[in-house]
Amino acid sequence: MDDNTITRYEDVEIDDIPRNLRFYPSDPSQAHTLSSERIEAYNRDGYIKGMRIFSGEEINNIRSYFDALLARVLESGGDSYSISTAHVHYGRVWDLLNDERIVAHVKDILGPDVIGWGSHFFCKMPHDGKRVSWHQDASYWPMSPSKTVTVWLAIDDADPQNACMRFIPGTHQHGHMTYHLSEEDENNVLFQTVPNAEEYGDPVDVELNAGEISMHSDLLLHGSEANRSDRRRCGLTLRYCAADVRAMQGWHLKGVVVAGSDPEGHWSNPARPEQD
Ligand SMILES: O=C(O)CCC(=O)C(=O)O
Repeated sequence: MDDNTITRYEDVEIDDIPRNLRFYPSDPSQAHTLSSERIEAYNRDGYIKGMRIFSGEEINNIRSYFDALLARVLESGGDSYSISTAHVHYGRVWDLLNDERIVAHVKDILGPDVIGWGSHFFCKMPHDGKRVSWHQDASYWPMSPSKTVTVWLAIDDADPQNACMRFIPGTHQHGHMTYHLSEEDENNVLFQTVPNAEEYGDPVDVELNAGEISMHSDLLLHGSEANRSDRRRCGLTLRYCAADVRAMQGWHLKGVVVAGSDPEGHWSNPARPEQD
């Protein structure tokens, strides 16, 4: 049920699954929450950033919740990257996946029928040495067509010092790129690496204040360096797709209808978990 922590064995199989991996532009005339200029920027660059969702007080509460959750997970043998598909385990994360303000942004990108199917904390502890190598999200996922957008919610302030994400604008237009399995010494949190990524353009830093979001296409080349600072850098990725996307390998089980409907009933639509 994990979204990014699928095994290498499955990864070999995933490239055998026929998938339609091309970018589907959003319609700027359908914008309600985002401006049409923002949608145009998303279509052009493959991302937008800096949208405030939560007030300082709200994000402080969310951070306190996450601190306690992380302590529980560390105590039971997990690590700061292992809280994945969290919305099917923890009610508070289900609430974030369903948050009306976040979902309103997502509807402007994906249309009225939206499935929330992924939630994974990428929590870089100070000096933990882990990077996220250049990759395309869609490459990991048994889903087609590639109509998924990731909302990255800053739980902590994120900047180049504590290894914020980096995007290479426009790379969502290249379809599925060639990758290799990551080398051990890369210390990659995930396991795919697109080689020579910077030949595709200059990376931009995705600086965010806590409580703000960025949104990126599942085909955009992105990653992040190791956190060499004394400050933690935690972000919650919330993954959404259009309801007409089909999931394989049982991934339909984690999809929640967060807006509109799922006309063909493909997604399991699990209820809010009782435990927070
Ligand atoms: O948080 C990070 O540094 C990487 C996150 C990521 O790769 C993703 O959102 O797909």
